[in-house]
Amino acid sequence: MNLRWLCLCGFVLLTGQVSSAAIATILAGGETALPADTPSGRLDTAGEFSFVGALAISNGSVNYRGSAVALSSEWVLTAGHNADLNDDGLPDAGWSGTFHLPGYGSFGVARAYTPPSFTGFANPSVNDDLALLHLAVPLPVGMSFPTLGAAGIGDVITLVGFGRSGYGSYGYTTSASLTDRRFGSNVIDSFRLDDEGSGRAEVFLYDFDAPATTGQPGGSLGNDVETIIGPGDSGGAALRQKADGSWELVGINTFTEGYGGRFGDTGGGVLVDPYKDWILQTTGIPEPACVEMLMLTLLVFILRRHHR
Ligand SMILES: [Ca+2]
Ligand SMILES: [Ca+2]
Ligand SMILES: [Ca+2]
Repeated sequence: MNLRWLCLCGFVLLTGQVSSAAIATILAGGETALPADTPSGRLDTAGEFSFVGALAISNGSVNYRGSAVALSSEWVLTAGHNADLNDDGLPDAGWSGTFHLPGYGSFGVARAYTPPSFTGFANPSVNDDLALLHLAVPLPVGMSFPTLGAAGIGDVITLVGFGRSGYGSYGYTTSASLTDRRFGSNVIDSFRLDDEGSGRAEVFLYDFDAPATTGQPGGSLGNDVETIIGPGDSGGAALRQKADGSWELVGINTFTEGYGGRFGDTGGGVLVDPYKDWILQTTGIPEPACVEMLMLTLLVFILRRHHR
């Protein structure tokens, strides 16, 4: 197995040509396996995951593509390496990004933030690879956003992202875009612990199982369900569906290990639960609590006026 960690922000030349380094997104199953599957069969045509957008990234000389997840009307969560192209852990000087939400529009990023513990992609670990993006203009009113949740080994997760797709039997086939949102699922196989030694799990991993293993312990979820991410999916969502049908964000997709979108490869990302304090402190979410405090202040003010 190729043990090199593959950074999954897609690389695009300024000419708009996709480089051979490959942008990819949610992979389909085997081309000839059953149930039949295609990259277009993985498209989110119903807008179920409308809070997951594509990210157009530039460091001033090179353009990249990634994915990102809206947490509120002003804040978006993505992979840290999408804002840190020189892998020093800090958002790059000269960095710019635009969040593209099909059906809603494009939204510029005012500022990017990475966790204090992030030291760059695979520099030396894949831990802490998150970035919060503060949008210059709020998203439209009426959008729904996922809640933040924790995940366990054995949980089914749904992976959502933009970019190229292809077949698990031989790899990538389609072009990147800022419009094609795909999804698929996998099962969390293992965790990696905090590189700072807290003992908490920070990284989740899963394997891309071939359709012949469907129904076996630890096997495929089905040819038209099982997936892995690829370049361009970095920063996309790993979601868990709650009993009421709503989605909670449990992780951000950030890396693969293997031969590039093929059965037997390993994928993974960063869990969001260990970073909840950093997310809430940076963003001020949950906003409803702020609204409640404001309402309470207003009520006290009104009552005081009435008692005069
Ligand atoms: Ca940097
Ligand atoms: Ca850490
Ligand atoms: Ca699997």
